[in-house]
Amino acid sequence: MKKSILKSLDKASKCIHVGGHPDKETGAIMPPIYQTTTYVQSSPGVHSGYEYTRSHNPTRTRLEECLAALENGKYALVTASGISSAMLVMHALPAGSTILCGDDVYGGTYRLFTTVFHELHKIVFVDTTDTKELASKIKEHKPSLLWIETPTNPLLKITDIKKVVTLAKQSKVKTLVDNTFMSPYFQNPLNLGADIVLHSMTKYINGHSDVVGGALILNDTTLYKKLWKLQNSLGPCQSPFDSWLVLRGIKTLSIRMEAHQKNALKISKWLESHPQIEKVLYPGLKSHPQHSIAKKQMSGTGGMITFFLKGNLNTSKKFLQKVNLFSLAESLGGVESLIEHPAIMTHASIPKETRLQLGIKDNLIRLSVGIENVDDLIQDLAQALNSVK
Ligand code: P1T
Repeated sequence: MKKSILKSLDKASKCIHVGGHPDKETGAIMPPIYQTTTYVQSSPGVHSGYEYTRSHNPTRTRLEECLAALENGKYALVTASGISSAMLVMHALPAGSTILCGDDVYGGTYRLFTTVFHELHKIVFVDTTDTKELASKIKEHKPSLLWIETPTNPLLKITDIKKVVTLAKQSKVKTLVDNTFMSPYFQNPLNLGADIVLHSMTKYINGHSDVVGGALILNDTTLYKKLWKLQNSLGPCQSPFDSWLVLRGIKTLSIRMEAHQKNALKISKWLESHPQIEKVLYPGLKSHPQHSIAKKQMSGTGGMITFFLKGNLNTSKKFLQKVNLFSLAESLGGVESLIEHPAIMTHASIPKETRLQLGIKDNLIRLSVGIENVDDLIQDLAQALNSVK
């Protein structure tokens, strides 16, 4: 298929066809897994663009093509994990840079910033949904990078990407958006002016809870070259087999995301009307504080729900032990439904005081709604709630 045709395709088609071209040598409709470390050269330095798999691998290249097309970026860099993508960005900044980071981010990102990169850079946390506060922090700290997750993990706060990018650009600040929760199917931050998009491919992009991977997508050639050089030097590349699994998983991204969302919307409404639930946070609910921003910048509202049980830590623990169809586990974005307790699990590395200030309380539960039958999922939550009455 011609490149010009691929560009004009809808996302659902891009998921299947970009990087999914038949193998030139055999016509195989599925991409070969180039399970090789090295490539034979005809003369020293003479090769077909591939020298060593840490640097490049044809299976990985296909995945990078697909991701770049889905996020509407020139370049994509596939890494060994979402957190290693974050690490590369941190290393790409000159030592002593200031990063303004959203105050509610994945616990592992918080840990990376506060226990690894705090000696190299200055990291300042700010509520990026509060544009006035953000403007004043930009003036005060003169950062080189604004780091946002939207929706955030785990509180699902939504930042107006266009608005904050405009603000950042006025002060020559670059913006990175961690787009993991929406996947490229429901949100495209580069289209809204962001400079870098980060994904934990471990989640929706792969979608089957069997690969750890990350990606960066961007348009800036100089920055891309720097990030690639860092990856080649530091080494967090993804294995050919894992890239192949992601290529397979991504083919169904569109139908999976639609199914996650449909289930999550029904479950969030059901939870909202349940007497044992204090509060539900889901971007698709009218009650969500940034519902109107969600409708403006996202083409869907995803499969993540956060809710507060009426009760305490004990109630949460009992409830989490009683679910059957939902599995009590970290991570998200797979076809199977997961449930977890952010304060004890995914966000344990955030100091308790900070966690409580943010609202990550002991009665907070996070759901990654899978694509099972929604009534089975509701039934499971209902029986678990019933058992902690
Ligand atoms: O796990 P890894 O592929 O390294 O991705 C890290 C990461 C980055 N960004 C966001 C928004 C994330 O949610 C994650 C990983 N999150 C979990 C493991 C979790 O359960 O929240």
